[in-house]
Amino acid sequence: MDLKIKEEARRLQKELTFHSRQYHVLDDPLISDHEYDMMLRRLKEIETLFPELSVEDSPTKRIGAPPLESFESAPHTLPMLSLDNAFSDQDITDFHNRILKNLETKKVLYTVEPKLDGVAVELRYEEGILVRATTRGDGFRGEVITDNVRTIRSVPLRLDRDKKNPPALIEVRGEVIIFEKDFQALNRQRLEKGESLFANPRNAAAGSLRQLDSKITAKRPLAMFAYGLGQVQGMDFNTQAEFLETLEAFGFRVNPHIRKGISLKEALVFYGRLQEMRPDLDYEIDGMVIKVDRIDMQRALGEKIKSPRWAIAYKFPATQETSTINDIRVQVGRTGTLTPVAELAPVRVGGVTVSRATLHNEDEIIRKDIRIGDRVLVVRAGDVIPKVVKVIDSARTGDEKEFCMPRFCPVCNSPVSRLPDEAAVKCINSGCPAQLKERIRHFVSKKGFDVDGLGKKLVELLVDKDLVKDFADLFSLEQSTLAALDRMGEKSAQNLVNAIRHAKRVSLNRLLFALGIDHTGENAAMLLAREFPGLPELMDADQLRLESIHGLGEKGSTAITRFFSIPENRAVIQRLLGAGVEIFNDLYRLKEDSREEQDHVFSAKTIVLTGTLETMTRDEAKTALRDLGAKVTSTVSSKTDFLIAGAKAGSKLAKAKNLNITVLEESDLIHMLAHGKRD
Ligand code: JCF
Repeated sequence: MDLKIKEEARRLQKELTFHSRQYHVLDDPLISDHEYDMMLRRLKEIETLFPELSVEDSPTKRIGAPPLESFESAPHTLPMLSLDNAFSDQDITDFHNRILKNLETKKVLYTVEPKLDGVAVELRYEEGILVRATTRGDGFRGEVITDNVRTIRSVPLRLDRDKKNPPALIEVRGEVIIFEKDFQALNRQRLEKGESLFANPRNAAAGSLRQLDSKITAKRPLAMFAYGLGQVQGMDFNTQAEFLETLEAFGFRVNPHIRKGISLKEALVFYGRLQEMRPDLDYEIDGMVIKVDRIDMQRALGEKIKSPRWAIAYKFPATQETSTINDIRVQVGRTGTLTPVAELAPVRVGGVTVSRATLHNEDEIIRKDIRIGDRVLVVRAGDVIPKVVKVIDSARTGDEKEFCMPRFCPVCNSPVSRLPDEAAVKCINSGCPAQLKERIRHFVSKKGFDVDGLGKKLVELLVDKDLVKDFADLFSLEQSTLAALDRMGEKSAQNLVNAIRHAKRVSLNRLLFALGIDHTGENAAMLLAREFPGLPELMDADQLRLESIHGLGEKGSTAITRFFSIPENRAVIQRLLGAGVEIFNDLYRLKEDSREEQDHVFSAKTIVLTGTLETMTRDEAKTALRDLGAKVTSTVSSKTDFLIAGAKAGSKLAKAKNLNITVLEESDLIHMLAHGKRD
């Protein structure tokens, strides 16, 4: 091949990358769209003629790749956490005080940013090259969407090395969004083509990222702001601010409204500023993220199961609107609870059209004196179900009608019952089709088996036609049966069969969530999966063992033992396994791995705690030590490696000194928990 051609290709790749970044990252185009297109066309020609010049990170690679059959899933090397929410200055002050206490310091600075309402993703760069992109998923595993993410113009395919050398490995997290103006244009286009409209930019972004055909994604106006760090090797940061500056140097788009290294007071002032700016921003935000700026402090604070202790989201107040209650309907939930739901005259609240709102239960309706025909105040906070806050009394005409809870299930007509000290009215017929439908919907929902394309209507149809009588029936549905259903084509039937087959491999925590055990939501399911290697061990665990799990609570442990003591429930599980459901548990392994790999002074050590700790409870200290692979025991012996002595330590301290065992004070403990790597 002509050396000149090779040089030309290299030059075009470099220039196009540069100009694409000027346009999509820096919002500062230096050449016209036409000039850009001409260069891109020339590069495509060359790469078609000489495919060996078509490198992985060539700008031509942003047009999409051949379609996939389905997305693969992959574990996150470090869990992708979400954020706790704060709703008031007081919540933020409490957060701040917890941090000061935890770190035993008087001063902490923060870096704050607008909280983007998009789709979180993680990008993995090895030697500076984008090798994998994943969705957040459940925080522990996500779907691999590399081809789709490569089409996003503000995502660098290769980290820019002009200002800084990329590390051997870095995982960058951020939010994929669609700008308001692009969203409007996209929907206009869809309207013209007679396609369904997206409800909001976030749905459009999520839908675009979930395309199996990345050529479709390539046509969607996606953008990404980078803000977070996953795993990194060969690079270190002192502060969040420094990390964000590095991201900019690497060519990422970083939000321009970030404030770095400010005090709590300044952060609270900025929250007000952001609220004022919100209507003028070209993208949707729903609050402000506050992060401890110093990375060593972040590490010392650590994380809880689903969120870090060093960051919090200060949400904007819920938006309110008024509407009219046209009717009150009663829904029957998964556990048989009858929930009254207000049918509202459609109204836009915080960018979303709301036409129903939950009224919770009978007592709530009486307390708020809600009647059919009332003019009411409706709120919607983020992704929570809209609520009726209160009746606008001055709008009463006298024609409003009182509502009465039915005494028979609106679906199966069995009598309902209300337990003495509960607010819920329940249909007690466990065979009620409404309950079965809701149980199935819960089973296949995003946090459960996550079966794509099995929506509400279809579940109803499957139950009504007796095709699905329990969870296991889902796995024996055949393409021909599905294709014969109303509004189901051959193709969508096949897609559904594929999606169900794909869902058969499931993590223990998702399975536990899917079963719909009382008091066992996502969080409890994760706690259980961290404790038990597999389902058999959990099924045979006794009440005491369950109660000892930190964070599970008594209600949770009781519900779980009760659930597994019922023969029908055990039978359902047998049928699921018989249908080919395969359970894995990477949470348990995750914990085991971290035990083995830890190179911490406390790993594999035997430790005794004594006396009173001031900055944490004994349980918290135990958990922290066990997470590092330590064995925490109660008696001091020659096998004890460390004694941690809090205030008023007594005989154990004396014994430890006698045996020449290393004694640590609480401040040593905190320091070593945070920094205790053996270097
Ligand atoms: O903008 C966001 N939606 C956002 C989410 C920004 C952040 O800095 C985040 C986040 C979720 C978790 N940081 C964490 C740790």
